[in-house]
Amino acid sequence: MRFSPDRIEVRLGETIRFVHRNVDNVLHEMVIGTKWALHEHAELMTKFPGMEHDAPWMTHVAPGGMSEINWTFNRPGRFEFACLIPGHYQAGMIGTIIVSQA
Ligand SMILES: [Cu+2]
Repeated sequence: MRFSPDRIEVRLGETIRFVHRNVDNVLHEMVIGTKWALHEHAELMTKFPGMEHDAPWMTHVAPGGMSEINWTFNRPGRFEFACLIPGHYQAGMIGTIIVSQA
């Protein structure tokens, strides 16, 4: 239940290609957002475990599989990425993204 790395620093305007490799035997996901938005969404997923979600700022990674997100950081500040599958977020499957001014 860990991201590696779990802290990423980027510059404003940079586009990052996140390539994920899931070396675990359960499904994981990576969702990029503000701390608040991720927290809210994690609560929602705990209430509705069967809910499916998909958006450009998230990707699912099958057990033993790979996946990727391309994301352009157009706001400076501190953001997070997390796996919002019930139990995973709560177990600390969270990372930090620092977007600094170019
Ligand atoms: Cu997970």
